[in-house]
Amino acid sequence: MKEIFPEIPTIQYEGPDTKNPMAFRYYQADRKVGGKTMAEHLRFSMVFWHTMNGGGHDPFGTATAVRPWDSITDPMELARTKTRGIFELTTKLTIPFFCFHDRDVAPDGATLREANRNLDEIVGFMKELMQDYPTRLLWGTAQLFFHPRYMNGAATSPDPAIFAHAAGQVKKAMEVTRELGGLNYVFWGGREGYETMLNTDMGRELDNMGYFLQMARDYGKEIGFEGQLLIEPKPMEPTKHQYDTDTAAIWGFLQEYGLQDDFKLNIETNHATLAGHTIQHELHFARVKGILGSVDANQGDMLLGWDTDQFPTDLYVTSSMMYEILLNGGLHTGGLNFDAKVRRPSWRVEDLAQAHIVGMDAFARGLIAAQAMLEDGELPRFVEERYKGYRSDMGKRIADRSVTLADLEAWALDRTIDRPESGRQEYLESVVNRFL
Ligand code: XLS
Ligand code: NI
Ligand code: NI
Repeated sequence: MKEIFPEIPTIQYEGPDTKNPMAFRYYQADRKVGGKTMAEHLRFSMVFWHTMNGGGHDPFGTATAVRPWDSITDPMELARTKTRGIFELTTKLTIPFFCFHDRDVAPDGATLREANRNLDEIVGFMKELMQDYPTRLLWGTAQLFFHPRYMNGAATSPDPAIFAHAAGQVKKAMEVTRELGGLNYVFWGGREGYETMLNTDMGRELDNMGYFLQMARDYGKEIGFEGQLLIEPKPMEPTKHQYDTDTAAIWGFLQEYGLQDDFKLNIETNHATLAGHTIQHELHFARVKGILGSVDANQGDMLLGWDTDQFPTDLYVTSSMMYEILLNGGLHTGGLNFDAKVRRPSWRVEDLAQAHIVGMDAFARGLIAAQAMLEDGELPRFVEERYKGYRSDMGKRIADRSVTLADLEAWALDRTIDRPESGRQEYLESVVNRFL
């Protein structure tokens, strides 16, 4: 088969001193870190939407990218070429997984039936490619935000015809994800939110969204889909407010609609930023609640305030992420999915490869640093120590939930209670910096 990206070689590890832009400096798939290989820890994934379909458009300008399929006009041939493209590029970068939305990979149709027919053809082609390439499906999803019908959301649309169309679309997307052996299925509520309260019945919209997800969960069980269901938080953009605001909002939502046993979260770095949280906050919250499922690995620009979906390069951030992921015992069926796009001026195909390389190296270094922090033990010990009061006397009774307000009052009445121990933030930051 003729290569789609002849300018991209198979990327190999050459070590920190190499000047070769087409080589890994830190990512060594089979290097063991704390008992598991880097490949087992990191589980990288490439996205179809940005990497194959992204052209560098922004609100002020058309595509800048030059891609090998630019002269193809037949939509199905274009879809097949890009599909081959993602299998080839993931393989050359030694990225084991990919992710897609139904409408990224195959053309839409005038009806759902027509769109399904196009999708089936490409899914059949993907299955053939899976025999020749090692690339596997991390997750599939339905694109419920591009078509004008979804301008007010899908499950939260005021129009039940749109709710129904979206339900049919999700049903099909779950079927093909299962058919392709997808390890997870993602719900990102593209426009599930509102633009103005003046025209919005929020109570109805939330109930509809809960019901939609219950139906999807039940259908997954019915067809024997064994993958993990994931919800991806995002507070805004494209809408003014999105209901899946952050990990904590989704945690509450899952409880209310009885979804807590079947759903985990797919947490994206740039979405955490938009929510006014660090990604470490989001991963930590999900970890302690047992709902850390997968990660959309990218980063935002702190000065722009948009979901710029840049490739992750910040070692301080990747270390904090890997610290939480190690404490979570890994990502299990999830992965580190590069939901990231090259910048508009990075128009060459080589930029696509180099963007993934720097992202993979950034997480390899983050992994090494986080493992070293945990092995050193000072940081976890500090936290343990800080709460030591809960292991003795009155603290233990609070921890055991065996006191009343009156008991605590009696204990406190005649004691002089002064400030607790120093939090020592600056010192702890110096400990982190030792490992970077
Ligand atoms: C958009 C989201 C989207 C999801 C998949 O901001 O990150 O790309 O990951 O629907
Ligand atoms: Ni995402
Ligand atoms: Ni995003």
